[in-house]
Amino acid sequence: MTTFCNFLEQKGIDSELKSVLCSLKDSVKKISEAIKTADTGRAGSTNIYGEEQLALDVLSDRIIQDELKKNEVVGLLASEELPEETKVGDGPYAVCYDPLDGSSLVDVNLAVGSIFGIYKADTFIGRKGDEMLASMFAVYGPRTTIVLTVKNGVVEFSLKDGNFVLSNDEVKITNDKKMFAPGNLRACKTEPNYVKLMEYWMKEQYTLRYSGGMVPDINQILLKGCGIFTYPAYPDAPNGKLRLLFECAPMSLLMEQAGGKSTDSRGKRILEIEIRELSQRTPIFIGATEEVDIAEKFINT
Ligand code: AHM
Ligand code: MG
Repeated sequence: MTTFCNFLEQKGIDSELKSVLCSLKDSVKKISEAIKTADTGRAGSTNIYGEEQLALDVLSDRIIQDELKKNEVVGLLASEELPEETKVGDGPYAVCYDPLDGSSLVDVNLAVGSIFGIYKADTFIGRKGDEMLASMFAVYGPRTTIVLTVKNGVVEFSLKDGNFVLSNDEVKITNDKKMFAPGNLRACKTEPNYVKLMEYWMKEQYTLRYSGGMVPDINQILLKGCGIFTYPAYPDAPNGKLRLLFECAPMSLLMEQAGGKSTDSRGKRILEIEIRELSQRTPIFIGATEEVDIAEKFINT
């Protein structure tokens, strides 16, 4: 049995980076408990995107902040639920996170997740996803899992009897089974090319697997080793919905490390996009390389 922290030790990960990742792992365990028992109602506040916050959004953010503030190697954090990046100490590590992605699915008991990106930086502005040292997400579903990359492949851990233990030592895009997770079908109203892509997927008998949560949807692609998730732009949302720093970049690092691909649907690697503001959005096509290439061809003709 290999635990999360033992795994990092075995891989020879720098002790400071290891301590950041272990703090995040501890926060995931606490959020997992909170989801089971806490109120699923509204917090009575909105975030900077004007989205209503749930009590659980606020609580998850607080749990992560508290863990990171205890860790002296962490100097900076940025959360999808906070308006600005926050200096929390003098340490060199900077952590950005979406504390509870897909939280509107909590009340109907569907899977949700947390997403984390780890940099060495004193501001996130001007960084690119390529500069990340590690990224991970947690899935709170029937099981609680963590999918992690320290830029040396992708692995999965499962929470068992209070410990995260290695449950998959090689998460990889391995096959060409046809599976699609098409986000933002509203774009079909104005984007005939997205309709054509949809028709292609249906005629080619792709399997539809879409939960409404980016974390479980991409987790499925990684663990099944095939498929694609799309969230395109359209005139009402010229850069789509999903946030570059908090959602798209960390997920893209994991997908590339698993042998897949992630672009802004217009041919640019997500990890090469410069972060100019914390709330920056980007369209995203992410999954098996061949699937992303096919989708881009449809969208850009
Ligand atoms: P959130 O960060 O407010 O939870 O929004 C992100 C979620 C993603 O998990 C999901 O892919 C997307 O929103 C779905 O959005 P929509 O149903 O509005 O198209
Ligand atoms: Mg989110």
